[in-house]
Amino acid sequence: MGNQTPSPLDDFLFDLRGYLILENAVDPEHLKELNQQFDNFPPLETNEWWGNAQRRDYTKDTGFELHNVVEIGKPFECLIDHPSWIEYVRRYCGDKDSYFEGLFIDECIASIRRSGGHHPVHSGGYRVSLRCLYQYMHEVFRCGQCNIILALTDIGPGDGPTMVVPGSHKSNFPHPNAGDYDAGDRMNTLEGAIPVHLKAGDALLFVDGILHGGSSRTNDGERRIIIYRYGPAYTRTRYGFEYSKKLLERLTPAQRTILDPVPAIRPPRQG
Ligand SMILES: O=C(O)CCC(=O)C(=O)O
Repeated sequence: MGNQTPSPLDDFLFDLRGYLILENAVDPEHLKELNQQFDNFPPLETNEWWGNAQRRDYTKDTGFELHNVVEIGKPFECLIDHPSWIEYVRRYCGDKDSYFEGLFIDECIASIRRSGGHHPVHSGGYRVSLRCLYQYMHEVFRCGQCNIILALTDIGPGDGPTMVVPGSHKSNFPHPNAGDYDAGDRMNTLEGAIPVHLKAGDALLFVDGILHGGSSRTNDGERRIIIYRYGPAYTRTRYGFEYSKKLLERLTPAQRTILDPVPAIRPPRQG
């Protein structure tokens, strides 16, 4: 399959709302492999390492979150430059038509949410950091970070869908009822927020500067998603994770360029 490219309608809707839904982004075979990987995750404690991946839940309510998941195996490596979205993120946050085009993945996470779990509301255009900024200027997109949330299970009512406030990536005002992330305020009833229902295999692409979060899961079972966060090539990982030499060596050149866009240079060894 060739790379999918954003259409004029995609650009219009992404600019207007701050997000897009990419249906059937991942094929059923790949989906099955990813779910098998989830089935085989060990029962890690918070902060426990598994190779070069680490369980590091965002909050006490978000549930199991395995960071640096690209280290775990091939099905995750294929997501780095996946044909369903790579041209989208290149266009929206890859510094296109600048002296320094390129991408970097600064976080990649496997997330399992169970009943009661949620991710508090956060972000939004008001006083946004450069990292999360939405920007379009001089006929190019200049977003600081675009996220792919890939659904591995169907996510409908009660499953804890991600919620977004369409258009809030351009907000000049704080949402008066957004509450406090650290206090774990829920976004279920936030005015203007809508749930994004996905089928397994669909992906939600959004600029991180949109107000968003994960609504409370009330159903039994698991919501499984993978989050890859893309940004310009000169950024670095959020928490200081480094991609292992082993991983970088086994990637394709195109994938390696995304995880290690500016390989370190050092003076020649002395002696
Ligand atoms: O878990 C979710 O649905 C939302 C995740 C989220 O808020 C984020 O990735 O920033």
